[in-house]
Amino acid sequence: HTTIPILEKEEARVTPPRFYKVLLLNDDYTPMDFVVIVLERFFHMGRERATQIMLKVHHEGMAVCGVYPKDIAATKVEQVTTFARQHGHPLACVMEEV
Ligand code: NFA
Repeated sequence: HTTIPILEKEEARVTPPRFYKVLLLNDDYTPMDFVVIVLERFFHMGRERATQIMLKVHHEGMAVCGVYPKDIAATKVEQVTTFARQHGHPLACVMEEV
């Protein structure tokens, strides 16, 4: 039989995928229950894990919620920020390259 050669674009072969941590930052105003809901809804955590991460943010100032390819991370940041503002909370969500 015949083998068909497949030539990838140079960019696809040599550009490493970029991954980003998505972090939540503490503040003095966002209710704890709201942060738990955010972690359940946008980061697919159960109540127990979500509560652990919320408390880590509360006590340590920030925590990693997940690590994702760049476009997925950017979407998480946008969705969480929009959701928090819609509910009148200052909750900050940022991304940082791993
Ligand atoms: N520090 C907030 C409070 O005491 C709770 C909080 C946790 C806010 C995690 C933001 C992130 N209500």
